[in-house]
Amino acid sequence: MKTNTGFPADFLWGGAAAANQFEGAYNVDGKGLTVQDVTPKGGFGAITDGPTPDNLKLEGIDFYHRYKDDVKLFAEMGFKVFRTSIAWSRIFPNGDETEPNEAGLQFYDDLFDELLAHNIEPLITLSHYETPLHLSKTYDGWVNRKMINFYENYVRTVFNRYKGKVKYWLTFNEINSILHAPFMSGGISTSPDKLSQKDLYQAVHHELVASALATKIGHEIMPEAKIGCMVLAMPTYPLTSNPDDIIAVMEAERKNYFFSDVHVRGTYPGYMKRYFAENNIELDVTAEDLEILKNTVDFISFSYYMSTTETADESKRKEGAGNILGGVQNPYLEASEWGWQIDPKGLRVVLNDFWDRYQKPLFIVENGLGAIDKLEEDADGNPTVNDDYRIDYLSSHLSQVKEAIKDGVELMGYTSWGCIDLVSASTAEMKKRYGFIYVDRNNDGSGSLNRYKKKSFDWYKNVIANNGEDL
Ligand code: BGP
Repeated sequence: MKTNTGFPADFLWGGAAAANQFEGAYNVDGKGLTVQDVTPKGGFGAITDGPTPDNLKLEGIDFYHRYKDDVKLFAEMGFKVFRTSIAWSRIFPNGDETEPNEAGLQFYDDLFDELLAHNIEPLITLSHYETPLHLSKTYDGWVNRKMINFYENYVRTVFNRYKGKVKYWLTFNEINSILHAPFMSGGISTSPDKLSQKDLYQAVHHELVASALATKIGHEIMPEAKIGCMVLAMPTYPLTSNPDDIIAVMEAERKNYFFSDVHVRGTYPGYMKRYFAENNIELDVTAEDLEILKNTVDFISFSYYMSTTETADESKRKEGAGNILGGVQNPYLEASEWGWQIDPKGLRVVLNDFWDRYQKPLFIVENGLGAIDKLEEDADGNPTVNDDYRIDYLSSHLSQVKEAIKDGVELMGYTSWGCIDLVSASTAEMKKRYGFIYVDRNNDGSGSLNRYKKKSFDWYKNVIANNGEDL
């Protein structure tokens, strides 16, 4: 019997970013505002009336104007794939127009041409936390069924425009995060304390239908395309072997599995029907919705930063939060400077769990360490960052990826998050850096925006060159 010994020959190595976190040019060439332009403190922070000077995302790292130089650096590292998103509001500034903005379409044509000229496949997220602000203000975002039509119009436009250039597509970034960050993730302007569970899950339903519709339309327009869902993955461990803790884990995991279950199986799982019934959540679901949901994805993509731990014991729960999305502290794990518990083995667990559950190809589209970097000089006097901590993080995670591949998991690729420093999503700051490329921009907005290679740049270049043999 033949076993897998390492990364497959056609493995897609690369990096990932999102329009709203690095393009800048927030009001250039007809772009409309998005929910990001009014959250200067990040996805969990306060919402402002309009763009404010302290919002670092407005300028980002100016990828919009510097993309050619940046793509050159990606190519130098040997990227086979680059994940980014299309900013919906560059194409439809308000989101509900019928005719697209040509200047916005042209920008992505140019970017995709540039990537392809360097033999880098674009992997495109259709909606990455950047709902047009008008849709949020006027319709309350995805709570409103009309969003399905606006999204359909948008995806049809970009599929028709970029067919032949873009083969890999993701429908919604971290679609399950809407449960935790309804404004950033779902454009829902009703504040979380006033938002009913019914409206929240109605918004979820609309996104699930829109995602399946995009998959259907995408396959019709581009038969060769691979269209995937994208979920925030977080394996959940029990705090103790008490069966009550095991049930608490099962229930916590189902909050996430629900999203991939619908995308892969095309129907609502029984445990969610029960949850809705027991919580008096009566959703508006049409017969047509149920038909559309049957358009299932080609692959499952996910972000992985941390595992979490659950318990049924309320007193233990009070002792302290484990990670950004809840849970309790895992006493066996160290945390990053932002309190995210680092767990390379959790990545092997999550890869195996997804594979065993679905037998669908997987794609890791985000993983990395957000850390404070110090710009220093290398032996030749060139500015650099000696980011051994980042190399350790990525190397230990990729070692576990290799273990999962040896376990038999079918994995299409790996795009490390924020391969070039960008503005963070949760806290909207520059100082939380993930990149192989340092960008000279600070939390106060100062900096030249110059790019410098970190130590991890050469390390990752070598990893790609030897296809993960030497981590
Ligand atoms: C994911 C998002 C990304 C991203 C990353 C790191 O949740 O999809 O947009 O930024 O997390 O988070 P942060 O930027 O808050 O460190």
